Amino acid sequence: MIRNKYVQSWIQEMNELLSPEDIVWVDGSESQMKLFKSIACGTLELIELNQDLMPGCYLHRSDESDVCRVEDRTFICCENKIDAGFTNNWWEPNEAINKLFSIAKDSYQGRIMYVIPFSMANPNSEFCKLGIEITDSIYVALSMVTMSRVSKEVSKKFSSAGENWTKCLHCSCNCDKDERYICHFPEKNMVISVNSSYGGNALLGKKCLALRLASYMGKKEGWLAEHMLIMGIKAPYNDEVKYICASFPSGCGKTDLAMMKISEEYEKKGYSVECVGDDISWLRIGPDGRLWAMNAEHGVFGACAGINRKNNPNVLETSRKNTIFTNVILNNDNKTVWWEGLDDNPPENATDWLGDSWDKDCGRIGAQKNSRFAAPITNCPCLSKEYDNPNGVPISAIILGVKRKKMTPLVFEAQDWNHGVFIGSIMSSETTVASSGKVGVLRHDPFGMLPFCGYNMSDYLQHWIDMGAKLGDKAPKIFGVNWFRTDDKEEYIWPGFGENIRVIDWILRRCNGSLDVEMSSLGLLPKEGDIKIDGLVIDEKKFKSICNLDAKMWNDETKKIKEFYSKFDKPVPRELIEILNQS
Ligand code: OXD
Ligand code: MN
Repeated sequence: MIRNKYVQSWIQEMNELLSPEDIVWVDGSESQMKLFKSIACGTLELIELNQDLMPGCYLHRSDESDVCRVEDRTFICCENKIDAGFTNNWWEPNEAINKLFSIAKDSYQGRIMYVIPFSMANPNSEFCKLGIEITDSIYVALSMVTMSRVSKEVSKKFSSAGENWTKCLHCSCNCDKDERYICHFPEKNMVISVNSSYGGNALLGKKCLALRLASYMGKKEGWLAEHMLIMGIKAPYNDEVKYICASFPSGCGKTDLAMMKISEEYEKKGYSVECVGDDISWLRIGPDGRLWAMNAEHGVFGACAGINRKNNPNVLETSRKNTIFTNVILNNDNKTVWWEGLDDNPPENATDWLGDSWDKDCGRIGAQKNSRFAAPITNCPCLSKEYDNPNGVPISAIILGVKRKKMTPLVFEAQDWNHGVFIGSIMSSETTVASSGKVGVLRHDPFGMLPFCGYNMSDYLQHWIDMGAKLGDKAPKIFGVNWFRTDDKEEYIWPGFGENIRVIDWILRRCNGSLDVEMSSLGLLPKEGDIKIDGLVIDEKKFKSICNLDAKMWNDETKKIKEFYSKFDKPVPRELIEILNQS
C-alpha cells in the first residue's frame, strides 16, 4: 500500500468502477513473481517451458485477434483536436471516458485487480516518470515487471510524488476487437486501454506512457521522448566508447542493431558494441550542454521472427532465461520454443501459436508473424555497464533509419541539425507486422514516431528545431540510413546485421571529422571506398547504386514530401519548408 492520498483515492474509484474480487499490490519481488507464475500456469495463461534448458521461461498464447498494435483504435483524447493533429485519431476526453468507463464497469468481477506502481527510467534520476498500472491480467502484470521498474523502492517514491504520476488503466474485458480502445489523455496524465492484452496496447508504461504521453511531457518540459535505441561503440581510433541513438519505425530491426554481434575480424581490429536500450530513448540536455540519453524501459519486448544464432546470437541469448514468449511454437518433446527462421530443425511434435498441432509440412506457419518475447534487459550479453547510469549517456550521433526498397541510400549525413530534422520529417518506410493493417505499404513516418507522437506533428518538429537551437554547437550530428534496398530479384543488397558496423564506422569517422564527403540533394554521401566492403560477398555495382541518390527518384520524392507537408493541420516549421524548397 502506498501512502499518497491521490493514489489511494484513484484506487478506490477504480475499485468501485471495476468491482474486482480482490486487490493485489505488485512489488516485483522474486517471491511474488514466483507465485504469479504458478497461478498463471494453473489457469493456463502461461505454459512452463523446460526449466533446465530455459530457466524461468514461459509461453503465453494470446487471443487470435489480439496480436499487434492497433493504430486505428488508438486515440489522443485532448481538449482541442488540433493539439492531437492530423497524424492521430482524436476523441473528446469526456466522451471517451464515458464510453471507456461503460466498457470497464464491473469488468473485473470475479477477477483480481493487480496494482502495479512502476517507474520508467532510473527512479533515482531526473529522467524518472512514475506511473501506476491497474490490470486484471496476470500476464500483463508479469510483463510490466519485466519491462518497467517495479520494486519496493519505486513504490516508496510515490509518498512524495503528490499527483505527479500517470494513471494507467487496463481492462482485458473479453478481447472484443470492435470494442478495443487505446486512449491517451495527455492533459489528465492518464491512459485507458480496453479489450487488448498485446504488449504495445497493454503494457502501458511502454508506448502509451514512455512515448505518447512522454513526448507531450517532453515538449512542455524541454526534453525528447523518442522511438530510438541507444548503443555504445568502441572503435580503435577513439579513446572512449561513443554512444549513438537510432530511430527506426516498428519492426525494422532496432533490437538487432542495438545488440548486434560484429564479426571476429572487426573485433580483432578493436571494435566492440554495447547495448543501452533497444526501443525507447529519453533525451535531455545535460549540465555540460550535450544531449544525454536514457533507456526508458528495463526490458526487451522483441519480435521473434527472424531471430537466430547466425544473424544475431545476442538477441537470441537475451531470450534464453526469465522470458515470456507470446505466440510461438511449442516443442512438445522437450518443452522449448521454436519459430520460423530460428534454425533448420523444426520440432516434429509441436503445437502452434493457436494451440493446434503443427508440423513443418502442414502448410501453415506455426508462430504468429508478430510473435514476441519479453525479457529483462539484464539478460543481454552485450549490455553496457552504463545502461542504468542516472545521468544517461552522452550522444555523439543520431541515426534516422528507414525501411525502403528503393530511393533512400545506405547512409548519408545531414548538413546540420535543422537539415537532420528535415530528414526526420520526411522519413518514409514500408509498414510491418508490428501494427494491424497491410504490410509493405510505403508511408511517411517522421522520426519513426507516426504512431507514437502524442501531440501535433508540426509542434513536434518545431520542438526538435528548438532543441537544436539550445544545443548549438554541442548538437550531435544526424545521419540517415536504409539497410533495406533490394535488387531486381527483390533480394537485399546490403547484408545488414553485424555488417552494419561498417556503416557505423563511417558515421563515427565523420563525427571525428576524418573523412570527406560527396554532396547530394538529400545530404552528404560517403566517398567511394570510405565504407569498407572488403571480405563481403557483395556485387560492387549494386553496392555503388545503394550508396548514391538517383536524381529522378529524388525529384519524384520531393513531390510526395510536398504533398505530405500539405496534409499538416498546423504550419510546418519554416526552417523545414526552406530546406525543402532548396532540395
Ligand atoms: C514495439 C513496436 O513493439 O514498435 O516496439 O511496435
Ligand atoms: Mn517500438
